Amino acid sequence: MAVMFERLPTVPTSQELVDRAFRRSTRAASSRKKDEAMLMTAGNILSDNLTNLVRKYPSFVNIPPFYYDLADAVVGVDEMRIHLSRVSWAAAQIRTITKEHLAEMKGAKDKPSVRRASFGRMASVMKSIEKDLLFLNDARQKLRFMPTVDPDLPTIIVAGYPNVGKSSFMTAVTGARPEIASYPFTTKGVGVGHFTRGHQRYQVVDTPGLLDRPLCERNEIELQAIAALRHLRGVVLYILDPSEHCGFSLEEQLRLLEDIQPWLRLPVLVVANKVDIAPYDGIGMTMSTLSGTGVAEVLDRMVEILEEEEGRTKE
Ligand SMILES: Nc1nc2c(ncn2[C@@H]2O[C@H](COP(=O)(O)OP(=O)(O)O)[C@@H](O)[C@H]2O)c(=O)[nH]1
Ligand SMILES: [Mg+2]
Repeated sequence: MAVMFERLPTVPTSQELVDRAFRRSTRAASSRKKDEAMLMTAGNILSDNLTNLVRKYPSFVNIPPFYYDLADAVVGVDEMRIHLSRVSWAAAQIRTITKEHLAEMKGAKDKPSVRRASFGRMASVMKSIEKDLLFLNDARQKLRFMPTVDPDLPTIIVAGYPNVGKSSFMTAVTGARPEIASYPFTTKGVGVGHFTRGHQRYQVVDTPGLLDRPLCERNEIELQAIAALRHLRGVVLYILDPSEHCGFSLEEQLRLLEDIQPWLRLPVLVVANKVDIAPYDGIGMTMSTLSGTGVAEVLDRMVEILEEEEGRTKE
């Protein structure tokens, strides 16, 4: 997975393309119909390059909604479509210019000057899509860092304030150290781990930087990137630290829960951690990732909820 946008083509600048096309055209210069050959070579190189670029870009039609929403948050899918259509337009323009000037060359006495005129027009078309190519190149850079989260796997999304025990839970149930995947608008990256029950593989996603502070502190685009999580086949495990050693009061922690729940629209299981050092008799289950108490029960319950959800989506 995560290969969603990996094969995006590199996007050259207008100048690079023009240089490439005109340089290659001089190699065609030995033939008898020198100017015709140069014109065709340059025109073909430019229009083919632009057409291929558009073709290799993802259409965003058949991609999982999780990735669509992330991509939209990161680069803006509609905006990207506009830039792509301008590149298509330029490819068509270049083809027209090539055809027209080839026709003009037929009866011309001064073929080199017709050829120079055609190159001038091609260069100005290329100049007019300079910003579009730069945008697409920038989009490519950003899209390459999409997370390695598999939207097809049943997923436990671990949430809660920093230091409540999210990573400890993750390590307890997935064993190995999690793979760290980049996620838009987070500096820490999300942790991705797996475990298997019977034949079913499950994914656990630790979300530092995403679901660990109130949503009112986020801008629109960050909210969109967080909301993309709702497309996962997921259940949220919201971890509380009733010992308050994490530095946040229980009240604050419960408030964050209320904040996140409606935004993600996924089932939530609340679990109080660190019960080895703090008694707790509020909502949800209890565990200690340190002593191991309750962890297996929490995991069983998560799997149960995920199975119920699967049953519901299959109906
Ligand atoms: N006493 C106790 N400490 C814990 C427990 N779980 C985690 N911790 C400690 O709490 C701190 C934060 O844990 P961590 O898993 O990194 O929290 P995260 O920031 O939510 O990922 C670490 O020092 C852990 O050792 C627990 O069940 N009991
Ligand atoms: Mg952590």
